[in-house]
Amino acid sequence: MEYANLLVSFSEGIATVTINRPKSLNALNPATMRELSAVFEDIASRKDVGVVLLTGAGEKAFVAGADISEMRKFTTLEAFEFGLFGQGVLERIERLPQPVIGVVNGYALGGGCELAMACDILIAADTAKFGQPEVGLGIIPGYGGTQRLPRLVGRNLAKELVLIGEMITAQRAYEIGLVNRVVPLAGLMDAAREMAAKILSKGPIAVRTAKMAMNRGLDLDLSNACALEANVFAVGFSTDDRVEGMTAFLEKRKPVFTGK
Ligand code: DAK
Repeated sequence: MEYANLLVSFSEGIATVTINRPKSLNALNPATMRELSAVFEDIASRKDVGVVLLTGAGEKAFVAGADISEMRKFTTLEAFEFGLFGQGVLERIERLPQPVIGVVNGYALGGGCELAMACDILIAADTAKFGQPEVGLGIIPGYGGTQRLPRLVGRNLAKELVLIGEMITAQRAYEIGLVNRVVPLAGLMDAAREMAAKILSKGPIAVRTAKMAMNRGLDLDLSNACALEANVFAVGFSTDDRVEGMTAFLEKRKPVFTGK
């Protein structure tokens, strides 16, 4: 499939999706959101993809937010549709069976920060910057920034970011638990691929169901979340992978998982 605003490649179990609008710092316009929706729908059903890397083209920006030049022309109804559709895209990423590593190579602002937060794990370049600057445009975050951010970093830090609207460095984002790792920009993709390879060496069904249990469980009270975990745990005992994983451990060899 050809995309006008994305670069998509597949190699050794890894799908790399690069948002490719460097002239506008990879800002998200409706066309890009539609393409993101399509590519993640495709990836969800691909058995040859175990991990996704999501990044931005160039060295300056992951995504500098929603495209302000296009957003400025929105009617109320278009804003509603853009918001609802975009929230669906982020939910699709969050609920993708495979883990998604956000590879934050520069500015992750507004909708870009929100897109990053929909990923499972974030690796950021030391040059990256994060922020929710929407109040400076007279609007509020619309892709879950007022909801995912407090859940990730806590209420007060989220309020500081959203109400003051200033950017923070990758190091600060690491300190507040917004990103998992910060690495030099030059080594960013290698660090992401190394992390992806570690995930790919594990039982694929276990990886997918663990992601699902964590995401769905966060929406439940602890008691029901643990009941969900017990069910998912038990289902794992029906797989060839768990037989192979445990047998390989006892035979002191590396497991060969088949994803069955
Ligand atoms: N949209 C469109 N173009 C953008 C852009 C953006 N978000 N960010 C940058 N650009 C463009 C610039 O206009 C410039 O274009 P030219 O002038 O070259 O044609 C080019 O990218 C390079 O940018 P700068 O010249 O500004 O580069 P600097 O290094 O000087 O500054 C910067 C980099 C990232 C600090 C700056 O570009 C900046 O502040 N950008 C805007 C960041 C921002 O405010 N982001 C939040 C956007 S609001 C909704 C759901 C979601 C959202 C809204 C509604 N619904 C529920 C309805 C999301 C909202 C947002 O994300």
